[in-house]
Amino acid sequence: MTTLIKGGLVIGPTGAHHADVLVDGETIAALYAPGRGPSDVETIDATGKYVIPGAIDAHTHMQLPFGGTEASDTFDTGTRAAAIGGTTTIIDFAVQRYGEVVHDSLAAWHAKADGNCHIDYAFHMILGGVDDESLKAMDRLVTDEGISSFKLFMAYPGVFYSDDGQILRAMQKARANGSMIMMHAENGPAIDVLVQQALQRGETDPVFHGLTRPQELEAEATSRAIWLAAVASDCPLYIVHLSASKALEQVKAARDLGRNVFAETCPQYLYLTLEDQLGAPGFEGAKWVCSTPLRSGKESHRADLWQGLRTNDLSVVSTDHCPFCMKDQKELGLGDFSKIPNGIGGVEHRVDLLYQGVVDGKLSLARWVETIATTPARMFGLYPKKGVIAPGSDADIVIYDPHARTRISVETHHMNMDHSAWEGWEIDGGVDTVLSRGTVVARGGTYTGRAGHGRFVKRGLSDYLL
Ligand code: DUC
Ligand code: ZN
Ligand code: ZN
Repeated sequence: MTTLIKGGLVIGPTGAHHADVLVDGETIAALYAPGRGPSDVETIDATGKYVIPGAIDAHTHMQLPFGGTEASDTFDTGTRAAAIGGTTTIIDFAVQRYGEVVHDSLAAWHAKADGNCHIDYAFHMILGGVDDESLKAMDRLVTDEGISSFKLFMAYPGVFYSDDGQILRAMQKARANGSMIMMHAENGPAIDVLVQQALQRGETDPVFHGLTRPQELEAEATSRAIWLAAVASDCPLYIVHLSASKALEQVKAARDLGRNVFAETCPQYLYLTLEDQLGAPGFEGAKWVCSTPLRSGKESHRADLWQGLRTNDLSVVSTDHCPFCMKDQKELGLGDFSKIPNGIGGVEHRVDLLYQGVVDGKLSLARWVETIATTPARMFGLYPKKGVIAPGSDADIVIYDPHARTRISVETHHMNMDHSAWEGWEIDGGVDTVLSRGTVVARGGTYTGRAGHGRFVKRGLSDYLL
């Protein structure tokens, strides 16, 4: 089928221009000066609206077994919600736990996703056990499986944690095979000491989750990861879910030295705070228990992160979508914050929440598109198939209405969660129409796609490395 998206303002990382976009089958066939495209095809009227590449969420955890339970969105429910919110590709984290064979873990993740996704998807690999076997497996994942990035944890001793020697070995391997190391940068052993001390003092409420993970322990781990990567001949390093000013300083300093160091942040760190959300009365704050934690609104974290996005010290905004319901899941931590499953769900709202940053004057339109679509595609080897409106690229397209208004609520969201981390938030804009590989999957808030439409995408190496 051939469709012309007419009258819209096409936005990319280098700016905006009026053009009509011709979609032929699954790909973009051509861009025309307004009114110059074919007249004998179906049209979608985008007059007064933005036409942007489908957004890419480079950090999701569908069905992640974690914290004694499992993330509540399946690949079915999570990718459907993503699509409705304008995200047309996710990169989820397949998980190798200590003692597991990497390829078995990968097969298990494929089995969860296969046939269930509404949009295209790719995988990073979490290495929970760095040893001779898993290091060898990294090469094959890059060359054969389309997995070119590996997440390691400096946090969660006894779960996903890698020590510095393991980290260095994985970084050396990544440097050799061209892949990227993604780092959860928090000093886990030190955090565990603070957690035990807090619990001994009877400090059990959700807010102590944040207070026992001070920004210094994020900054220290970020710095250590950066220097370990330097020792590994400047292995490409991507810091995930960066939340704190002092951690950002470390990334900035490395980037100023020209290092292969990148970082993402997430909407929760741009907008929410330790006091207002995590510190909500009673057990309510459990909704916002995630790691890295929300930071104090009395400090400059949020302003610094917005600035980091403008200056490209932060390259990407992902969600770290890791939803848990309050009932039976977050409630596991009633009376002991350390047992609250860590995670916030938000895969449906990232496009809108970042657009609000444009409305508020914190981000340009071009930078909005760059941080949610183009850079994730380039960072993780999906470009130019994804992340750009150009002939030959997949027709993953979002028509965004700057005159709409979006209200976020558990009553209307599509994620499998019994609450919203963004309850009552209003956005000055809204997703109008979403195309995934040429198929309209959402229009005017109505979902029109299907499970099984989404395909696994093998990724190449990052575009950002010479
Ligand atoms: N942080 C979270 O909040 N959830 C999942 C894993 C992680 O690192
Ligand atoms: Zn993490
Ligand atoms: Zn994560």
